[in-house]
Parts: sequence; C-alpha cells; structure tokens
Amino acid sequence: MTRLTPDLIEGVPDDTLDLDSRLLKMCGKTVKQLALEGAGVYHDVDFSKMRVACVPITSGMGIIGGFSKSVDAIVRRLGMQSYVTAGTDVNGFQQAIRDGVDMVMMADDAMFVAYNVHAARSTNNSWGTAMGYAVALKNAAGGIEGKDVLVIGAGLVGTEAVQILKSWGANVSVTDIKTEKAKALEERFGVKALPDVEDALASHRYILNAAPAIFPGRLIQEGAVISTPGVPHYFDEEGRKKAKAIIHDPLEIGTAMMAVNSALFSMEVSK
Ligand code: 2YC
Repeated sequence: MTRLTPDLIEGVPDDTLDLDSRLLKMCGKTVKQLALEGAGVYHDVDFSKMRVACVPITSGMGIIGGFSKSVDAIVRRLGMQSYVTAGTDVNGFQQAIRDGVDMVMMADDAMFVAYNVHAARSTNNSWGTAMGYAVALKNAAGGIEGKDVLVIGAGLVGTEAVQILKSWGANVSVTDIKTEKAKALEERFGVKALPDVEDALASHRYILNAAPAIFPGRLIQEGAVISTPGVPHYFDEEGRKKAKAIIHDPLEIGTAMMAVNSALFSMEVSK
C-alpha cells in the first residue's frame, strides 16, 4: 500500500487539478459519472441527502496532513453533505454515529473504507481505485471487450483490477516485479502472467498501472491509453507525447468510487 504524503494531495481540496475537465477530455465522463458507472448506474443521482463524516485516524504512522480535508472535499463534489469530525479515531467515530450520519469514511495505514451505517456494509479503496480506473480506461479506450489489457502491479489494487477487466471480456495480462505475485493471479483468475515488466509494457496499448513505479517513455507505445492510480506518478516528455491519454489523480477517483458505491447500498436507485 503506497502511503500518500501531504504534498501529493495539497491540491485536492481546491481541485487545482481540475480533474473533471481533464477526464471529460480523456474519457468523456466526469468523476461522478465514472463512479456511478462503476456502481452500475448510467444516469445522474442526487446525493444531497447523504450525510457523511470523515474521521481522522491517528494509528500507525498517524494523520496525513490534508487527507481528511481532501476526502471531505471529494465527497462534497459528489453532492453529498460532509464534515471532518473534531474527534479522531473511536472518539470521532462515536461523534459521527451520535450525529446520525449515513456514511463514515476513515483510513489507517492499511485500509481506507466508506462505511454505510444503514446497510452495515463498507466499500474499500483498493476496490474503489481499481474500479474507478478500470471504468476510466474502458471509456478512454472506447470499450475494452476483446482488447488486450495489461495490469501492472499484482498488489491490492491490481488484484481487483484484473478481476474487473476480465469480467468485462478484456484479454487481461498481469505483470509484477515479483513474478510469483503475477503467477498467483494467473492461477486464481485465468489471466496471463508476463514475467518481464518492461517487455509487457512495451507490447500493450491499454494499460492499468497499479504499481508505485515510474516508466521511461521509450517503453510507451504510440497512442497508449494509460490509466494509472500509482504513486509516485511521473511520465517523461517522450511518454507524455506518445500516450493518447494518461489518467491520474492522487486520491479522487478511488475515493469517489468507494463513496458512491457505499452510498448506493442504502438508496433506492434504478440501475
Ligand atoms: O489522516 C489519516 O486519517 C490517516 N490515518 C490516513 C492514512 C491513509 C494511508 N493510506 C494512503 O495513503 C493511501 C490511501 C489513498 C488509500 C491507500 N493508500
């Protein structure tokens, strides 16, 4: 699990990335539309009645400056009501429950969840990031069925992404510097493990990069569509020129996906 740092997320509250206009250009969809699609909903939903509490968690390596504020801003951009609890940890959780919120968002070093109080169910950020970036890739690629897709990274996000892309009928390959991790996914899900990361990248046009790795532009195919939640995030001049689309943000797509999916657990919405 790659841990965010304050500098990576400082622009999230004020949306300095202007993510929606970038996504509209690359995928033809906004963050909210991508998240709804990931939840199987192809029309707008009014989330204004959804009340959310973001609880800062001090365990492990502790609070990340700006993390709760960023989650709060992302959830508000979906149209939900949201606030960061004054208390942290169990204290903050108790405050949220006493306030009668519908959903609690909180993260320790290993897990980030959106907990729907009414449904007593949660969605986590590994699935949310995988789904959000898979939907973005599908839209940017103009559909993914029958297409060769490479997932880089057989960790928590890559493992979810492999399953999602396969379920959509893509020909999925997976690669990881720890080849045994990719092999394990080949055995579990019937996808193809590729031993050499660089060769795999150079031979694919559609890529979901869920690894904390930086790839030189010489490996990027002309016209590549790269959906890449991985941090640190960097593509050199050659890579940026050759790629048709490079879809990235430090936190928003995954958080929006998990918040929308969890909120819908307790909403009557036609699919
Ligand atoms: O500020 C806080 O409440 C901290 N406990 C938050 C820690 C988040 C650690 N996880 C990460 O940095 C990333 C997240 C985007 C989800 C997975 N890794």
